[in-house]
Amino acid sequence: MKSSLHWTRKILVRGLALSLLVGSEIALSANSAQAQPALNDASVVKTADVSSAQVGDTVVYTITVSAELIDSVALDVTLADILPTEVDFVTLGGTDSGDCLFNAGALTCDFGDINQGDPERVFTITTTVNNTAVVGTTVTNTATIDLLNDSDDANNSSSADVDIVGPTPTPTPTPSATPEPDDDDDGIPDDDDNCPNDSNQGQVDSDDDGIGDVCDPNPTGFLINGTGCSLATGAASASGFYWFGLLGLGMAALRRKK
Ligand SMILES: [Ca+2]
Ligand SMILES: [Ca+2]
Ligand SMILES: [Ca+2]
Ligand SMILES: [Ca+2]
Repeated sequence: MKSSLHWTRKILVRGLALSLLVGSEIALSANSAQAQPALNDASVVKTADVSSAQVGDTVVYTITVSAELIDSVALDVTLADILPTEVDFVTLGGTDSGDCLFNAGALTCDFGDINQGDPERVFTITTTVNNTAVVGTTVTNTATIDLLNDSDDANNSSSADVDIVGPTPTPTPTPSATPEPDDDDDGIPDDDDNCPNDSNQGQVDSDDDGIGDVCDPNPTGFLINGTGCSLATGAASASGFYWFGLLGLGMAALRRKK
C-alpha cells in the first residue's frame, strides 16, 4: 500500500516537475532575467571503518543521508544497498536503522520525507568478510538514494572500498642448534672431555695421555707394582720418561753404595 502510494506520488511529482520545467523554460525564453526555480538536493555518503581486511574480519559501513533543502522538503527519500557477495550481513545499527530492512542480501530504507531542519539520517551495517573474498582484490560496497524532487543525481550514490589482504605471515622460527651432550656439566662436551664423567673444566692431564688427572688412575704416568717399575699402560710422555730416568739414577746410586 505504501509502495503504490510512493509510486503514485513519484508519477504526480515528476509530472508536475516536468510541467514546471516546460513552463519555466517558456517563461525564461520570454524573460531571461527571471530568477532560477528553487532546487532541492539530497546526498549519500558511505564509508567503511577499515581500508583493508582479511577473511573473518568485521567491517562496519556507515551511511549518511543528508539534504540541502530550498523549498522545505525532500520527498520520499529511499535508499538501496546490495551487499557484495564477499561480506555477510551481521546487523544494523544507529539511530535511523529502524527505517531500514535487510532481506536476501539487499538493504532497503524508506526515510519518507526529509523536512527542512531535520537531522541527517545515519546508520551502520556490520558485516563479516567471508571465504569467497580473494586476497589482492577490492570489495566495493555501494549505496544509492532516490527521491522525487532532487536537483543533482551525481551525489546520489556512494561507495566504500575494502582491500582484501592475506593473514600476516608468521616468521619461521630459527631451529636452535641441539647442544652437544655434557654429562658432567663442566662446559666441555663429552666428545672433547678428557674426563666426561668428572667435572674438570681445566682439562689438566699431567701425563698427557688423553685422560684427565681427575679420572686418570695413574695421573703421573708412572706405576710401581709387584713386578717392579714401569710406565703405565699407554704412557709414552716426556714426563713419564723423566720420572723413570730419575728412578733409574736413584737405583744406580744405591748399588754404588753397596
Ligand atoms: Ca542529489
Ligand atoms: Ca664434560
Ligand atoms: Ca670432565
Ligand atoms: Ca692422564
